[in-house]
Amino acid sequence: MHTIVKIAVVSVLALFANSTSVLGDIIKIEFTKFDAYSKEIVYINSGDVVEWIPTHEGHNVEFLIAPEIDFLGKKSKMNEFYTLIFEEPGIYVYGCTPHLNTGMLGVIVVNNDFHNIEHVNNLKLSPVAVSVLKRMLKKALSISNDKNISSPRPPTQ
Ligand SMILES: [Cu+2]
Repeated sequence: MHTIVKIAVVSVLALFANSTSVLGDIIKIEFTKFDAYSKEIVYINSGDVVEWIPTHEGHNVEFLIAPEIDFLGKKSKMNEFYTLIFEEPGIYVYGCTPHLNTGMLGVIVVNNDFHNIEHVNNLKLSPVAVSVLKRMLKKALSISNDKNISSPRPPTQ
């Protein structure tokens, strides 16, 4: 029974791979026992999917910064699986509602695009969260620069 299901899934994926539509990657982020996300910075391409797995209790996902304002309305329920597809290039910052002040934050960079970094720098957070976010952004930018050496990308408008 299990094998049949697996074969069916593989066939569907093969179908998509052959068609003109592009299947995005799926990136999994877990809630850890250290009141943190398992991946603090994630680089993805437009169309990729991020999944948050409630591996420890007491956490959720609340978006603080996104390239498009509409995205900010989405806030996940505590201890629940959450998934989003990212289309708009730019920086996304999210946090865990009860642990924002202690710096339980995550950054997602779509298409290596940092055009909205000013919004991130102006975010009002606790001193601890601000220092965590600054460290993460510094790291994100340095990784981004490394990436640019091999594949320079045109500036976004
Ligand atoms: Cu939390």
